[in-house]
Amino acid sequence: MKQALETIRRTADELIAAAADERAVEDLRVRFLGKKGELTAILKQMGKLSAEERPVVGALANEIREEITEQIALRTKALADAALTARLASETIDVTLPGNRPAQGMRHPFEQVLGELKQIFLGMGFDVVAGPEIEYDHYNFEMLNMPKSHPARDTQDTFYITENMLLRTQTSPMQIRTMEAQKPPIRIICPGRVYRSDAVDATHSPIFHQIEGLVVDKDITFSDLKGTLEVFIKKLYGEDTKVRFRPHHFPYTEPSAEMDMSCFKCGGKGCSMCKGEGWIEILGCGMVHPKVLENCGIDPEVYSGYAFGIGLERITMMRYGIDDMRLLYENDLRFLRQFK
Ligand code: 2NM
Repeated sequence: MKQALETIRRTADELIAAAADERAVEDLRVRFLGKKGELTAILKQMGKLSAEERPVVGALANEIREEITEQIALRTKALADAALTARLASETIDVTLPGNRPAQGMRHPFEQVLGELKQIFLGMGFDVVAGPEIEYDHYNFEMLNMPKSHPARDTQDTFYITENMLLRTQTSPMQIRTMEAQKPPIRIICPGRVYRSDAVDATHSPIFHQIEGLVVDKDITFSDLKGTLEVFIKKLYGEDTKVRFRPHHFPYTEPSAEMDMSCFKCGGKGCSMCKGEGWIEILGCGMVHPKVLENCGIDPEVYSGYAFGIGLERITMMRYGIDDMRLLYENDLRFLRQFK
């Protein structure tokens, strides 16, 4: 029986040392130590032994069981360590390899042109103010000298929310709010989204962007308006750009004018861009109507001011030679990537 035990010890030793994985080790544990295992089988036969032999064989059997148990534990740990080492080696990353560069976006052409425009006006002492896109009829029309009967208020052209609230059709309501809240001198531009009930085509959209400007102080004249807007256009389109003013009409300015600039494409000779005119209409402007100043609590006998409105779509399209406004709203990256 001792012989049999020694054979088990040797066989177990060899097999455990050679076991290739944890599964094989477990099979060996069952084979030697399990309920139907080889060592258990021997112990079951202990009854046949004499009283002298029994404790000796029992002690040997126990010793071998402990030895096999320990071998199994060691082998299991060795296999786990080896597996971990192998996994770490296979998962090693070279941190010095160049990474995948994240896609670099850019600002929308609107934002690029607006950014330049803001810089120009900030440089001339203007502040930038923003206001609500949902406005009261009062600020969008009434205060701007457009009473209920005025043709410019045609409900066809405006998105009303309630009888008194609407989506602003221009950013001038913010200028009214500023004149109410702050006494002259005032020098502001109001960029923002505005809404009109227009069908979409190459030059129209029901949602578009305006930058309106306002200057109110003592002794502000039409010359200030002309000088400031000329400097602005030259900074945006180049020093060679010429401007001209044509009489126009707006309910909130008097006198009113439209400003043209010499065609950025042909320089004034006449081409397809300016339809042979040599000039391109660029903005509306005028001296703030005395009634508008009065509405805001500013005495038109003491103060005067000028205002202007520029379409961001228009100046962006001209700046980059874009001939269809819809391209600016579709967010097709193939188009937008050209403006990096
Ligand atoms: C334009 C053209 C002319 C304008 C007037 C005012 C205000 F609030 F002072 F009365 N803000 N903006 C104005 C004047 C806007 O847009 C084509």
